[in-house]
Amino acid sequence: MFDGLKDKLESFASDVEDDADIEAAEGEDATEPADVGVTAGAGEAESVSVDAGGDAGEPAAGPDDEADEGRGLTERAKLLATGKTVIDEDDLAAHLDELEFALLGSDVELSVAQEILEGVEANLVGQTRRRLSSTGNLVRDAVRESVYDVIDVGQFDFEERIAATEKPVVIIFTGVNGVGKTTTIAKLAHYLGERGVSSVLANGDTFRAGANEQLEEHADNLDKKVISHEQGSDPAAVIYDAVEYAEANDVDVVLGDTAGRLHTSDGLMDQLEKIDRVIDPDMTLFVDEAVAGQDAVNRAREFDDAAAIDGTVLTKADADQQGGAAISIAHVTGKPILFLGTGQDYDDIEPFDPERIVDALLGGD
Ligand SMILES: Nc1nc2c(ncn2[C@@H]2O[C@H](COP(=O)(O)OP(=O)(O)OP(=O)(O)O)[C@@H](O)[C@H]2O)c(=O)[nH]1
Ligand SMILES: [Mg+2]
Repeated sequence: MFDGLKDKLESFASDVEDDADIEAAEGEDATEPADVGVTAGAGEAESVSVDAGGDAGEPAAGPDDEADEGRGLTERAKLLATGKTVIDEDDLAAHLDELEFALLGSDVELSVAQEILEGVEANLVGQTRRRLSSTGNLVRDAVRESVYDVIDVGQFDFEERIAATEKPVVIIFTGVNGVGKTTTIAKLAHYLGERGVSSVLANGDTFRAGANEQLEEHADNLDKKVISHEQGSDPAAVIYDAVEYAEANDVDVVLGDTAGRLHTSDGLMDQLEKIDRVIDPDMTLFVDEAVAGQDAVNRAREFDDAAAIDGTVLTKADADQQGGAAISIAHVTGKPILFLGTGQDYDDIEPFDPERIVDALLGGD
């Protein structure tokens, strides 16, 4: 999961670290140690000095060294992170450019990539409010904190929210065709059941032939009740029936499926608005594929406009190298990612945990 992005973030951190080693060695000969500037709050005075002099595309030899010598201490020490750490502003800028390029190449939304870069820079300058355990490495920690900031948006505890909401809790799933809405509903019915929360499935996909049979098959496998009407009928009426069923039978949660629709299809988006208006669900979850990258981010906006979303489920994370949607979608929509779909089995769903994601991307120990 997200291996491509992980590699890029790792190589940013280690490129900067590698250069830091060179600079640290050079620094030993220097008459004046770089000992002024902003101190980091964490108190881990790791002696890392950062300089990007050896980067591809730039001449690595003589002229650079001369430039370094000519550079005033104040300039070199502008981005000072610990008492012993100098980060050359120009060199950092070059690395940040590379990082931006790498993030965009991983399909991270432009505004989110920029936010991450600003965060990395600010974290390196110092005085960061740390919420994550340290990896013992300044650069890596700066990236981790910054990525954490953009993905930790509006997180809430799904189970607590359900427990605190008047029953039955009605959850509607929206999204384009084939992204995994129906599979996610089946997975969540299973997930909730394992936690002692009962559910009924409502097939609001009255559009696609075979949709009833598909949901019924899942319901059979999971021993759940499914409410459906014939193809072509009003999806809001199906979900309404399921709510009545849940009320009459003390069922905790109604999981309402909807037909896949293109966000560009006005008629079907209007229908979604109607479901939202008539049913007034407790939660609307937007479902999309992690592999869809920026497309998923754009679609999230459109679906949010039609029927305000409370969160996102990103499916097929198991097949996603890029991680762009996972990094961007919460920041762009202002609503959290609640679950990741990680395969085709009923167990293949996991709550989205921002801290675990940054640890997976940039080593947590
Ligand atoms: N690898 C992987 N496949 C998934 C995941 N979630 C769903 N799928 C697969 O994606 C395909 C489509 O899933 P559906 O649940 O039918 O998608 P849908 O959004 O309901 O599709 P429509 O109702 O046609 O709009 C199926 O083959 C699922 O097994 C996931 O997390 N990982
Ligand atoms: Mg479906």
